[in-house]
Amino acid sequence: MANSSDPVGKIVAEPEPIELDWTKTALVIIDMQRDFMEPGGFGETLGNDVSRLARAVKPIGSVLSAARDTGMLVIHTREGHLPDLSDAPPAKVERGAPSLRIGDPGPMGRILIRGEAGHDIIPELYPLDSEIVIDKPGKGAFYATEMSDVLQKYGIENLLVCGVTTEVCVNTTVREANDRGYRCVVISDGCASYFPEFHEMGLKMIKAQGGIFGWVTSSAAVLEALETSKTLA
Ligand code: TIU
Repeated sequence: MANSSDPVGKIVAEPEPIELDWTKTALVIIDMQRDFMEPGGFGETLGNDVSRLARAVKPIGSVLSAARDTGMLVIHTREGHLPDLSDAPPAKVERGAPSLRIGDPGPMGRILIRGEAGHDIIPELYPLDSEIVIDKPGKGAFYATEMSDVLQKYGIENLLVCGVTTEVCVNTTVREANDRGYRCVVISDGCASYFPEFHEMGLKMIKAQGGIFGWVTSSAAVLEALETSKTLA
């Protein structure tokens, strides 16, 4: 790690504090894409108020900045499909009655299609060239992606997870990761949902029953733990 020579940090979390070896921890930022965050994208076509997600940007930005300072592995994910929709199941494309369907032309390009403006990550959290970007066709970051290979390659055992939306892609990814043996620590204010009650319950589901899927913390607690391990060095 660049600045932090004590590799272990203790994070205040629920249902209990957790010690993480930063060298075995990755920051995973889920789907902070224009398609979910901005008007005219996939999220809005589903009938959602996209302004509800803006609250997660600053907390994620502060953790991302600290992670970059300490040399932590950073992984960004993007939900989206190939231009020919060959990786988009009809059951997903045909679902519901959105104003525009996946693949239809919208104000930010074709909805939820790789390479289009709407599919890209918002400028505030844009990945550095050195960071990993995982393109995923589903809600979870493990299904039909190289996620497992990447985590194994870097010796990762713990995931600090944030992004959107809490109960959809964040929860799905945490459940997939938990079953694969990763400790998931979810940053509550670094997640957001179009439905405030789903955000709250999505976090409760993770930390219930002794942390059935993982731990829940805050951006402030992550920053504090990183800072403390730096000063202990
Ligand atoms: N609709 C919704 O809440 N979410 C998604 O479709 N994808 C993600 O959560 N990224």
